[in-house]
Amino acid sequence: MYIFYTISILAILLAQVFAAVHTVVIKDFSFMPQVVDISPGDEVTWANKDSADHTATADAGSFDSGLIASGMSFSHTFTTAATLSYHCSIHPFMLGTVKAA
Ligand SMILES: [Cu+2]
Repeated sequence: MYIFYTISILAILLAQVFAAVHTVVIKDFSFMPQVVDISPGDEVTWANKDSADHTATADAGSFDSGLIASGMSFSHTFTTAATLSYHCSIHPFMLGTVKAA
């Protein structure tokens, strides 16, 4: 039993070590990169380097940053494999995709 717990804890620690953080920069009314390829468990940070406020809002509603003010950022961890389209709710022409695979 003890070895089971030890292996479980090691697996959790290793998953955290290998979980990556990806940055999407918001600038000039666009998400860069527009498509971000990640692995399940990874975190995506949207950094708003624009002069305007923006959001990162999943089309299907699975995540929503709320307002990201100029100079601020928002992070979300994607736990499952999925391709998620998102947009800025203030500027609907701003589109992006998170591909977790
Ligand atoms: Cu916007």
